[in-house]
Amino acid sequence: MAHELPSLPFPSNALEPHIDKATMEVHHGAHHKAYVDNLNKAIAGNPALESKSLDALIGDLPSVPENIRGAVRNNGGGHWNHSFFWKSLSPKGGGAPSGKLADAIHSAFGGFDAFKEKFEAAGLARFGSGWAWLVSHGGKLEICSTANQDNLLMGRTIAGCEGKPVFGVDVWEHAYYLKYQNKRGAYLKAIWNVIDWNAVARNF
Ligand code: MN3
Repeated sequence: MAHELPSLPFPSNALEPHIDKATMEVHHGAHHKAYVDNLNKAIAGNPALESKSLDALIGDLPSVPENIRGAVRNNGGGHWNHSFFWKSLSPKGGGAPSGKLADAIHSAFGGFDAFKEKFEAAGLARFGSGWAWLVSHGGKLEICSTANQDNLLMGRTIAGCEGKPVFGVDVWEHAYYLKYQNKRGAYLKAIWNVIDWNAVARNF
């Protein structure tokens, strides 16, 4: 079955003023859609790959034929990363995590503010395009980042970082350029207002 573009879980203007409607429309309707379309194109005519779930597909890149491996890595990763990203954002987001997630953040980073600072630094330090991630290793939290559309399911050898994704933030220019231009740091600060900590806690 072909991979499909999931609907946004909120209207495209719902995250304003932090993420503007025009950015959401082009990000979801053009960029994410292109990853889905190009993934389907790459695996078309290969029933073994077409029958795999997205997780199974990008979690076993070495088994993908070499001539389409790059396309599956970029577009499969892009589809996974964006699908995950939308679900962790909400117009009712913001504030601070609670419960076990808050405890884990305190124990790993010394506090919520220290965590936010370290996460923003990871997003800023990613040269070019990629993602900043909060990952869990059996409940122990870590921050890391991946290049381009690399995904944690690809493993450390390929993605440079591994663990269970708790949440990720897209730091490609297409995620913020219309509103924030070159100010990636301002976008990363604004994102905290729309992070859905209940969704993030469920991932954790
Ligand atoms: Mn993106």
